[in-house]
Amino acid sequence: MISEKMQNAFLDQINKELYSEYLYLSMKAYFTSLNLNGFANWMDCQVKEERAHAMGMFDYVLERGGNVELEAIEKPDTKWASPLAVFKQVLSHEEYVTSRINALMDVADETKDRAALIFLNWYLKEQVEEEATAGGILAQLELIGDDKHALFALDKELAQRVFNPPVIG
Ligand code: OFO
Repeated sequence: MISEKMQNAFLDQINKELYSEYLYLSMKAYFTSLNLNGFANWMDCQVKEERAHAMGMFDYVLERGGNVELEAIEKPDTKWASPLAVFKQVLSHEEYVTSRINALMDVADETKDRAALIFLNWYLKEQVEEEATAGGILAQLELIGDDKHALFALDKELAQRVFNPPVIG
């Protein structure tokens, strides 16, 4: 049985993961409005990943005998100055999520919940990948600057991304 403290920490993070889903959905709409459909596809995959992250925790809390109560999801931004501005936000958001997963692991430590620690290892490794991917695209956008041809080339590359449902845990 999961402790109430650990359960509530997971519930808070489920809300953050659902917010991540919402934020990337809003970014997908932004890229679609610019006709950058490859970027929009990349965001669509990200949306599905975030839902999977939320559902992994949702199922885990229930499996451990906890209760899931969902809270309202914060409204995400809807406008950005440029694709570069979007990816600056993606990277800083993912860094924030990493800090949240670390905080969740602190609660698991405090409550001596070793099962939760093992479960959260997957999320921590995932964050290394999330930050590296977002940082990589951000670095490319910084190099691209105002070069529209290079931007469309990157858009074509991002159109290739395919969502593979993650196996969590
Ligand atoms: Fe983007 O990793 Fe979950 O939030």
